[in-house]
Amino acid sequence: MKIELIAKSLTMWSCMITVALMAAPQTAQAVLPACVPKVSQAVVRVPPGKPRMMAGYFQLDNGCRNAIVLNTVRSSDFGEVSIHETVERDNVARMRYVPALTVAPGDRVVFRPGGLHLMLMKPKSNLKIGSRIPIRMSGPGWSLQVMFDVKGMAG
Ligand SMILES: [Cu+2]
Repeated sequence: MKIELIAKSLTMWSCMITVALMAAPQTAQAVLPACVPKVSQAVVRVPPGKPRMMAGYFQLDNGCRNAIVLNTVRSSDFGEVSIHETVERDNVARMRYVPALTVAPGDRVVFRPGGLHLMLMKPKSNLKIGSRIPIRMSGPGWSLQVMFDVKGMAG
């Protein structure tokens, strides 16, 4: 009797394990987040004084299988954040608003002085040099919070 019970419970357990094993991959797939790009070298450059506007730079690598679109950037430290690109025309540097940026799979986009940058406007407080602030980037199907190093204009 005892042996039979143990055998029965063993069968039940192995049955449950089998079910669990069969269910696991599906469950894991269901909770897997959508592919997000990798962001590195994220820096906010703060001019001296009490600036009303500053720029953010970073590098974005799309390691996903599909193209990704970056069209939303938000930060609780700023009233307004947008993507800008500095373009030179007739020897005059102008900034233009970039509503959305598409990055092909395997491609890297570099935000840097004189080119693409995050335009960070209406700072809600004085940012401390040496601190870090979160900025959230997103687009259709993905969202990523990135910690930016707050630095002065040099270094
Ligand atoms: Cu700008």
